[in-house]
Amino acid sequence: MPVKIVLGAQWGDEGKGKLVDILCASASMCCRAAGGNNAGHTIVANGITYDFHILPSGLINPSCALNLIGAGCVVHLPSFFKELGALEEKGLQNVRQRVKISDRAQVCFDLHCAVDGISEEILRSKDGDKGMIGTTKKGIGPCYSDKVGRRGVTMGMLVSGQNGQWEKRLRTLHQGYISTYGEDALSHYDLEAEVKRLKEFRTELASGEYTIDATPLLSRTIGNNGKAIQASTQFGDAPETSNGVPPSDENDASLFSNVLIEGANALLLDIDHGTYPYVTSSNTGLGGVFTGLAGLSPLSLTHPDSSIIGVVKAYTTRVGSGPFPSELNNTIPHVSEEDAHAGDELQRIGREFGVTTGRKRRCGWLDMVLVKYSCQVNCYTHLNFTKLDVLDSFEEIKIAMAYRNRRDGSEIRGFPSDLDLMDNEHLEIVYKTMPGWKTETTGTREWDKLPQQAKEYIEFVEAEVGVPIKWIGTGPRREDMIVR
Ligand code: 2SA
Ligand code: GDP
Ligand code: MG
Repeated sequence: MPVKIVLGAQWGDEGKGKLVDILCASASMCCRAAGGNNAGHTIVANGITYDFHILPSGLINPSCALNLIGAGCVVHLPSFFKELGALEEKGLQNVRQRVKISDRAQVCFDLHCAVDGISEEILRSKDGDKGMIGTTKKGIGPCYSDKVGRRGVTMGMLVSGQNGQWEKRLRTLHQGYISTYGEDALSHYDLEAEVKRLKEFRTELASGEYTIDATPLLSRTIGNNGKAIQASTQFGDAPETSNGVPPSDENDASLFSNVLIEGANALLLDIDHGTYPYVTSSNTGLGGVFTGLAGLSPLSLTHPDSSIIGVVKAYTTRVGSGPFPSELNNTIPHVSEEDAHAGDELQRIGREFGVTTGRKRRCGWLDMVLVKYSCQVNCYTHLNFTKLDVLDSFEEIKIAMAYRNRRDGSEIRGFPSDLDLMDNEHLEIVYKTMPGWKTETTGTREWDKLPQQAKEYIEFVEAEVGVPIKWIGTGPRREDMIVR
């Protein structure tokens, strides 16, 4: 079965949600593999604007029958139910029946959100705003830390009860955080209220059958791409069912056709491959798709209709702290007045505000060093180049082509992990300048209708990275897309 994986190629907010929505028209299953409600995906469809955070964006499409929150995700239940309610208010049908959560996903507590805020304040008190990670304060870091520390609570533990183990664990976590940060720091957090609320959610979760063991289903739909039969026959084992996987009374895999995997956040925020420590706490790259959705076989990507799609914004943005070599504003060393103005214009025209927190996003020119690194890590087969229309009014457009060490003029090879090298004070960027097109492209749907300079910009990027740009975004609406 074909699998399409949509991943953010920069620091997030490239417009993944919009592509996921478009591709979901022919997908019956949409899965989130990692992250929580820190993500924010805005989709404009039929004149309505929808914001998705923890829920998979496939819910927008009524034919997308199963929207799975995979084992690699963290789920804050009050936000989960609030988001479902908001989608219902906007008229989306059967959203509760079409969403499932893996019983291995972690529960993200209000306690984690409180601790997220406390950790950020500690960083601020030491090094000011720049020392903070600039998290969304959705509890992501603390929740993943507790997961890896084996102190966390899975959705399965919460729903099935297991002698109230979840409650004991939550109380132990609370005690642990009090020992670390002191009672005062946590005085705004109400443990008993959270326990009471979770008991109510347990009832709601059980009656709505929201949690499932996702592995058998994924294994039958996108596991081994039919190879299970051959393997078991080769070794003389009779397959238990026609595809070699034990039967399950859960959803019938044959009901599903295309499967779409919706990446959250983006490669440069990946805990292993991003600009550590200014990252989120999950694997947001290709690797996280496989750990977060056990049962998905890498071989399913060999299907001729499978793809790994990197979503690349036509310029660069970042929200939160951390290195950003091509950032443009007047507080960045070595940035001219003109370039600082371009940064402000990208922010204004692109309406670059966080979907989850409302924070202003930092803006800069497209960075090819970063995009090439992203291609190396995530092995994209195709790209979606987004927000081309935001560049319509620019006289000139710059592209960061290489990094140099300002201290000795040497070229920096690859995308460095050393944050000192990445500091705008020490890093010099070699830019290529291309002419702007000074023509409105908003809503353009055909390649041939794009201005010549816009085509040249896209073709240049495509040739540099060596990955075909199949989609080009020309506006926020579902229809504002060129497909090549
Ligand atoms: P966290 O909350 O622990 O995951 O934050 C760690 C870093 O990850 C960044 N991060 C994001 N970057 C871009 N977009 C995100 N989602 C929202 C959006 C962000 C918002 O779509 O606009 O509303 O502010 C997102 N989520 C996490 C974060 O800024 C930290 O740098
Ligand atoms: P995601 O996190 O990658 O899904 O991206 P976000 O939804 O956080 O941010 C992308 C923003 O740009 C949203 O407000 C989208 O509606 C909008 N958007 C997406 N594609 C385009 C495009 O091609 N042009 C313009 N102007 N806006 C776009
Ligand atoms: Mg976003």
